[in-house]
Amino acid sequence: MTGTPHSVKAPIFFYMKKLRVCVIDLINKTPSKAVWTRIMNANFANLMPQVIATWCEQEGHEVCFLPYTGFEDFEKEIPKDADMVFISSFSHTALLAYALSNRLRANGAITVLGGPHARCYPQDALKYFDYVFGFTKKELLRDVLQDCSQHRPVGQHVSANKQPESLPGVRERWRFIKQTLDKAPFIKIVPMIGSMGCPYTCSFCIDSTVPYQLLSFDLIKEDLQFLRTQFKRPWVVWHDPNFGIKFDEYMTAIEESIPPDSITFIAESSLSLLSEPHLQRLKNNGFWGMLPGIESWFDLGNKSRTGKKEGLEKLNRVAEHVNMVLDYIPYVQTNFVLGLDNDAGPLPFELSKKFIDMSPGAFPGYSLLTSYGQAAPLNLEYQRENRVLPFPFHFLNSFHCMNLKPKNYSWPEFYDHVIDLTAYTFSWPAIIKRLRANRGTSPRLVNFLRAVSNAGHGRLKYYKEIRRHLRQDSSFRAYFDGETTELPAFFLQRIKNDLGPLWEWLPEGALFHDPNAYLKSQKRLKVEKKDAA
Ligand code: B12
Ligand code: SF4
Repeated sequence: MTGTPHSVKAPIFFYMKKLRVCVIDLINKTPSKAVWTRIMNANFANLMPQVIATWCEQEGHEVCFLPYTGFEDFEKEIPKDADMVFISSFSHTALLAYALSNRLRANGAITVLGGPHARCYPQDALKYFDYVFGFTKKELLRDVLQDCSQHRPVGQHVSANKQPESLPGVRERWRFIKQTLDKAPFIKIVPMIGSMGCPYTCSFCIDSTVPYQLLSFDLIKEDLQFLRTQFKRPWVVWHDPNFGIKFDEYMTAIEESIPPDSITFIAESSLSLLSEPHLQRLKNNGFWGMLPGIESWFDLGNKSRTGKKEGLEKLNRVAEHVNMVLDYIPYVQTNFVLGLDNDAGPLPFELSKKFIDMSPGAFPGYSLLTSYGQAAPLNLEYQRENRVLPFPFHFLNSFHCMNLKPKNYSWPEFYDHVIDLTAYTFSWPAIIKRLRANRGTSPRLVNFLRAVSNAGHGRLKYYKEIRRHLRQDSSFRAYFDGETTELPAFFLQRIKNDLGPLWEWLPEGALFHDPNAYLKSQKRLKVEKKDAA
């Protein structure tokens, strides 16, 4: 059910009850002691849990806020007496969220799930939470806070029909931002947002069906000024899915509110928006990091301003463009998706290696093609073709597994290529070349730390382990080929280790989900519509 919650009506005094609310932001899925995690995880926090906490406080409730970065002890920190607990989760933190929900329900709490996992896999999440949020507005939240009742065994799906028109700004969220950033020892990056959705329609993307909308630039201006009273030189990361669509409006808002180059900004933007005049203006305004998506040498040319150009032709154009970006922006991460259907043979990987040579200053972020439930229209096609594998959510982060059978590669062959490319990208000669090509201490330090941690050498080690199992263990290979659904011990053990004591609380059945739930829900909807007509 989508919309306002309908449960048994409670007496009027219930509506006035001040609730003890806890909001948990799952930034990590496992305890960790890694240096990179320690320095950076708090900077990867989601801004919506801060919004939810702010809204709950504004509704008069008592709020505790818990950003989980991997260093906290849940045993000590989880609330024992909360009436309602909101958990914000990605899919790769979903099993942790499910176990926590089970544990908190045993303490008497009503549990709520929101965030990317709730948007991508609502059907599954409803089995383990009283409420599961899609698009979230303050009015909907108010209804749920008032309702605050058990919905079991199947929770209630609550979703607005579109993204909210406004969100609390930095000043309003400050208590929760500060609590999160107090966990970051050096760089403290504040999450901000000025737009939602996207006017483009890349069929693999969660935003392809979400209309582009701007938030209040007056609020942004106020927030930027406020931040300058809190830090000598603030850092801000824009969570807009595609920053800079309304480029002039954005830059004018920044220029009108703060002195040039007085805040360090990071943003995710299509290469097509990064023309030289735009780059000049970004530089003047203190933009330090840009994360353009290149995705593939054989697909999605509109994102990288290469139109119908493919292969080597696209590579030459993109490398030249990225080098120009690096002339203005010190830190550039270029995002690629590995295993797309248009890729075949060694060529896509060889071109990426060539890109490393041609644009040595950029940090390449590789994602394994992953179909996140009902995130994108393209996923319906994958599900129709029965190509989606039921890897537990714990591994769905575009790195720990690829949940689609590659169209043009066998698994061992695919991992051979991935390993070769990763080894090349994070080889010592490439790392040294990258450091030489970068300007300034901070891009060098960040690139070095990332290369020797999980984003580089850690991945290489993990991929090699997967390849070894694929070659040596026939049941492991059978799982990847979709011939069995019996989860290989390798994955089971990882989940157990990562969840630690919370493994005991993982609800029965949570390791498995229906990979075709989206397709089935669409079919059901069609039948319902037909019946109604
Ligand atoms: C900004 C961003 C990031 C930032 C910030 C991450 C963060 N903690 O939010 C950075 C760069 C760090 C990042 C990293 C990653 N990301 Co990211 N990211 C995004 C992006 C582009 C925007 C998210 C956003 O803030 N939107 C603005 C908010 C206002 O809108 P919204 O997210 O739709 O939220 C609405 C509802 O869902 C709801 N809601 C959201 N949260 C909550 C919480 C509660 C409690 C409630 C009640 C409601 C609620 O309210 C909002 C208003 O309607 C999305 C794509 C997208 N457009 O969603 C991908 C996306 C969320 N990322 C994704 C992935 C895979 C990752 C990584 C795993 C990639 C990787 N391999 O490293 C990491 C994981 C980081 C982590 N902490 O675990 C996937 C998630 C898929 C999934 N099901 O898990 C997405 C959807 C992109 C995709 N591939 O489709 N990401
Ligand atoms: S991939 Fe980027 S450009 Fe394409 S729809 Fe998504 S946010 Fe927009």
